[in-house]
Parts: sequence; C-alpha cells; structure tokens
Amino acid sequence: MSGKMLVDQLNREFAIGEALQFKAHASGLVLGQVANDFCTAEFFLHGAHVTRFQPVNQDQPVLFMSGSSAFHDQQPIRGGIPICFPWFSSHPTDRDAPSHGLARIQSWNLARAFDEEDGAIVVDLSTRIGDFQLAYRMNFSRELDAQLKVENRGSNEVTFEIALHSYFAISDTEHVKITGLEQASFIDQLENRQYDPSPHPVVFDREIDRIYTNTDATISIHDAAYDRIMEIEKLNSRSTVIWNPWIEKSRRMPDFGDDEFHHMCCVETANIRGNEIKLRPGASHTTGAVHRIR
Ligand code: TA6
Repeated sequence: MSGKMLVDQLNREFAIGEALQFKAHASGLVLGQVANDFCTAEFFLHGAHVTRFQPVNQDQPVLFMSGSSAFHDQQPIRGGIPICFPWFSSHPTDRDAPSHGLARIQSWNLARAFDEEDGAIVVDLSTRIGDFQLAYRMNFSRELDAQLKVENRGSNEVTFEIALHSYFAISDTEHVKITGLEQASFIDQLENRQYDPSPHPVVFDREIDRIYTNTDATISIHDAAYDRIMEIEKLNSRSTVIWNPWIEKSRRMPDFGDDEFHHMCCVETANIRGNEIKLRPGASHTTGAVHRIR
C-alpha cells in the first residue's frame, strides 16, 4: 500500500476533525498531527515517536528535535521521545544489535484514537517484539502523558529494560538546572563509577551522562531564560537518566548539530541497570511519564 493510500485510510478510520489528522512526512513516514484547545503535537508511527509537544500558552515547544535528524525506517529519530526497549544503550551480548533496542526503529500500528470530554486527544499505538506485546498510549492535553504497557505473551519469564528517552527544549544550558534527584545515587556512565546522592541541582557545564537508580522522584527542569519549569512525573519508573552530549559527542553524532547541545537536555523515565523489569507469562507492566509545564 502506498504512503498516500495508508494516510487516506488512517484519516478515514481515525481522524478526529482538525484535532487529529494524518499526513505523509517528506520522508514518506506517516505523521500524526494533533491540534486541540490545549496543545499542538506530532508523532510518527515509526518508533511510536512523539516529535513535538507545545501547549498553546507556550512560545517554545516542550520537546527538542534535532534539525539534523534522520527520518528513515531503519534509523531512530533524533529528539522528541524515543522509546528504548527491550534494552537500554548497547545490547548486553550482541555488539551488532542497535543501540537502545528495537522499539524506536520499527513501525507501530494505530490501534485506537479518541477525544476525551475536555478535548484531550488520546492515541494508542501497538507493536510486537518477540514475546513482548507493546501498547503505547499518548494523551495530548495541556500536558503530555506517555505510557508504555509491556505484556509477556510468551510461556517463559522475560526481563526487559525500558526508557522514555525524552529530549527537552531549553533556552541554553547556562540558564538551566535540574532538581528532584538530590536523594538518589547515580552511575556516571562516562567514568563508569557509582556516586552517592548529591544535594546540588544538576547543571550542564560538560558532557553529563548519568543513570540515577532506585528513584521514582518527579524531576523539574528550571529554565530561567524561558521563565518556565518543565516537570516530568514518572509512573512505575525506578531509574532516571540525565544526558547532555556537550561538545565532543555532539560532533560525533551525524544526526545532531554541533551546537545543538546548548538547547536541549534529556531527562529519561526508565527501568534499567538493576531496575529492569521481570514478567511472568501473561503479566504486564506499564512505565509512564507526564510531561508538563508547572
Ligand atoms: O541516555 C543517554 C545515552 O545512553 C547516551 O549514552 C547517548 O548514547 C544517548 O543515550 C543517545 O543514544 P543514541 O543511541 O540515541 O545515539
């Protein structure tokens, strides 16, 4: 089926007036566009990837998108909310396996779309990865609630890692600090070293790549120049990752502008590294994050 035929079929079956429409992106990937009383937003069926979320009362989007991102069915989109599943970062044994797993580089199906009484738009996407049945619910209102439900459809216990790898748009790293992690110890991925909790906010003055473990705390990104606080309220998540690639890593990423690190940071809602999830046959687990301007 051609991209246009698929888009026409999706609009016939799932469009909700002007509030939810589907179109073919220039790359040929299918794009969903939301415009309601609360926000404008965009998501791709590729990777179930939210690429835009902007409340109507905000001059700036909440999520960052790289101007150099690829839009290809074999590659991850750079920015927005990549879904890292069923492993985080490198595969534990297979060096050739894609970074951050398979969910963000495969096409998802549109299962359901509806509007709530207040006009919020809810979209359910689904896909299957081995014994894992995945259902991803995106609720677009004045906040963005993203929840990934993983179900074990196999006959053996399974273990997985998951991260909603959210990229946030900020004015400039020099104006930003992150609070909420003062009670959590963390693994510095760059030094491969464990640190005890620090009472200080996280600031970006170099490459930061930290996995905070055993914490379900809500995180706040304080942006003095944009005069706003972005909040990430986690659901069933015991790990939080904070990342900014800074200068050298930015230069090594072909799908990321050399200077874009000034205008983004990642706060990732995860269950990884000792907080991974085990599922008995038939069991399920939901990891979620509400993204809001406080
Ligand atoms: O979440 C932080 C991290 O694991 C970093 O180490 C960096 O690799 C980032 O993810 C992006 O990974 P990607 O595979 O999307 O380039």
